[in-house]
Amino acid sequence: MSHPSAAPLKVGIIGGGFMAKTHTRAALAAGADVVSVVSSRPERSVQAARELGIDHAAATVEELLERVDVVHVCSPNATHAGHARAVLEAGKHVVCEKPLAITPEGASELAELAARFGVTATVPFIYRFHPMARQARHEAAGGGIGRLLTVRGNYLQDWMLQEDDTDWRVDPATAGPSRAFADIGSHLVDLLEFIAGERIVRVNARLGISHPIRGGQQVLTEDAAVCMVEMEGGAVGSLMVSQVNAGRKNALTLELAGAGGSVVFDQEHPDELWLGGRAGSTTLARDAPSLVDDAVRLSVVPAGHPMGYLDAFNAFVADTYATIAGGAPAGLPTFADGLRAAIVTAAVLESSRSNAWVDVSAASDHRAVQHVQ
Ligand code: SOE
Repeated sequence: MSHPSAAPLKVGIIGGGFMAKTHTRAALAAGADVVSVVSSRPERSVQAARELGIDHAAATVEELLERVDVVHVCSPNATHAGHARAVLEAGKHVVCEKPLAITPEGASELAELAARFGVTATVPFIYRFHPMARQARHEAAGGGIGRLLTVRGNYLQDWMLQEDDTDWRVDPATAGPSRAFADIGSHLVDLLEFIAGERIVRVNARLGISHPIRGGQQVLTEDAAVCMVEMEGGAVGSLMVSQVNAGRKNALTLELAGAGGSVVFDQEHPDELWLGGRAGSTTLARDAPSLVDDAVRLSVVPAGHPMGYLDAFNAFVADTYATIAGGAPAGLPTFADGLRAAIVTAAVLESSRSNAWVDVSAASDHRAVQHVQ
């Protein structure tokens, strides 16, 4: 809940790429002042400030920290943990892009630090903020579909399809040991557990590298991952993650099938839900009279006026700031959720290496990543 007379939050941005733009727009939409930006080098900071319309380019993270209340970390993956730690140690609130850290140990340390300092610390698992994802949660976790039997999730993109498609994410030194799974599989796992209201307890995964060389460099991280999963309540399922599926742009689809019906959320058609039934199926539109309160809260325009990715992102940032102001909006993804994603990502890599099921049943204990028979 923001107080009408409270001064606008002062926001700083670390990073100058695509995500920095999205975070800056969302911060402005939530009524904050974006007062400073810092990027990899002073001249890049000046360029980022110009591109993002921010008045001040900081020379260092320390300089940025002196001017702000909250920092959005949008730098390359391997630097997230160091930046987030610096923000927390300065006693400031933080929004950190995923992966929160490139190891579960790193993410665990940050989750503990955030709890110790008592600040708001969030990770943009923004697909939770589609109104119809909240409605899906009501249908699934709320018991509407009955006992969960199977789950099926896909997150497919094609921007790494060609051999010469490459960027900083291909280099494990900058991006970490997982590429496709850490980047988009993490969203799929977060959304599955959020909608289902229960955790994955074990995974068995295979990774695929489509091109051994990209941009003249050996490729060490996965273009695709396929995982079998078992859920806490006994449901079984599969998750398919790929950055090389021609024609698929941001195809995140989740199907949860229960004893009494199914629910399907498709993020490229986020204003509707498919409700499957043996005697007949329906498509539920984002239309206030039929929606649960949490979905109504996030519906910022009336039915028939399409909502999408940027609305979900804006809602995530607005809820982060509402939490800083003392509110408690439902479903905010915190550093504990960032740690959870790091645990499942590490388990996927471990399973593929060891050819075995890996246990991920403990919510936030990175030591839980271990083999099971
Ligand atoms: C690139 O794969 C990317 O921008 C991801 O990093 C985001 O998390 C996802 O929402 C869209 O695709």
